[in-house]
Amino acid sequence: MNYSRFINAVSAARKASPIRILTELQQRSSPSLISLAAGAPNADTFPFKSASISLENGSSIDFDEVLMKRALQYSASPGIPELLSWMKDLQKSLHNPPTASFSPERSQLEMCVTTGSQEGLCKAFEMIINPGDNVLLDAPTYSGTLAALKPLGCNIINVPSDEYGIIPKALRETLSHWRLEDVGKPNNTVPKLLYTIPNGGNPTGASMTTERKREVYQLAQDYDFLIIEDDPYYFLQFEKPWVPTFLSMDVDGRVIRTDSFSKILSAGLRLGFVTGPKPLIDRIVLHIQASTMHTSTFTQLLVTQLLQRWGQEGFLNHIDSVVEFYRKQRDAMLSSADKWLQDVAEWHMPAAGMFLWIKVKGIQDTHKLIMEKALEKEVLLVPGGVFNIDSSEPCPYVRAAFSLSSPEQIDQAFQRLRALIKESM
Ligand code: 09M
Repeated sequence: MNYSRFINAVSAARKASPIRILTELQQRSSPSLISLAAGAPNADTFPFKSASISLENGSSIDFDEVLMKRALQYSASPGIPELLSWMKDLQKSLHNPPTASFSPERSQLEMCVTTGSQEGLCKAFEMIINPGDNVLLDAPTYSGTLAALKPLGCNIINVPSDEYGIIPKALRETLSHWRLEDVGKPNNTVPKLLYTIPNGGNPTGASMTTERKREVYQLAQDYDFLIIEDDPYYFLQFEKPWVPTFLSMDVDGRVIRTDSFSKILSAGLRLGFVTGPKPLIDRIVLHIQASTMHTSTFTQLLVTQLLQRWGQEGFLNHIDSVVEFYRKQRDAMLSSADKWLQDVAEWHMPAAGMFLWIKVKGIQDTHKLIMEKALEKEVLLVPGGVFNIDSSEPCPYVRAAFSLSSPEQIDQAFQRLRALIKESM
């Protein structure tokens, strides 16, 4: 693959920090080397000495004074080596990415740690997009993605989708606007990337089938665009076996995958991962060097200790218990929807994630309904318009999250929503 088309001028101009290069040299030198090079503070002056964090199962993760000093210090921009290597092993077990066995001359699989998947997404977009570029996505989509994309001045093209995600036939139709002969020619306007949330879409709850992913990947090959697979709900799939990912099909090195620990370990610790071809991950790391420098060392060490103790098996057992929780929540929401909303709304059962996407019958736009009247009835949902490319377009949907409220609260919320809809009809 030639990645030059996918690295804009700003990203191409990024250079490795000279101080970082010296720090790496220092790490590879003998212990007798006296380095006055590193501009790191002296952790002996910090007020924190040690920490012990208790786990659900009664055991604890301990930071003795030595580990605590490391946790309080700067660390490498791609992530601490132990966490990166644990995550690389996990990606290989889960997705067996073809790029993992590429020779170093080809665009081998690489990873970096990010401060939540939001950072990875934002930096990937900022690496690729120039004003005026065409970008494909299946709206409605995560508002945080739109917030990161829109200011870049790209032209966002909506690809029709349903509860199984992007409709390949519709994508083919959209792409037929460009001639295959023009692909690869300088200054062509073929879309550079397609963004999608393949499992438990936010807000739609849609999940793509294997067959659809294969067809979409084929189109990405034909038209030479990248696929950004934003998959924070991968671990919240309600049925096994989990659906194969775009990363698992990536024979070219055209998939950038963002994973997140937000929905399974902690949202506030802010841990995400970007997996993709090395030439692109390297650019993202240079951007990290120049912005956040790295994700919190303390956070990374805390989670690494947990993961090393668990092993992959323990990690997947934990996931099973999280999925069980959300499955019960989903089922509770579905049965309350059946009970209260049958005649006033429509929805489909989400196969993953934490959202129910509800189409309100007989109402053109839910914005006013929610923003003006819902609080009076003491129920809150997200009006669907905020997930559209043009948020001012009328939208009859609302997004309901089944993550935080108890089944009793969900039931009461839908009873209130029903009354609200009936009044507005
Ligand atoms: N609502 C998300 N989604 C959300 C949301 C959120 C505060 C976050 C998709 O934690 P990260 O950075 O790994 O997650 C970012 C992210 C990326 N991609 C598809 C997501 O759904 C997180 C945070 C308040 C409301 C929020 O509503 O949907």
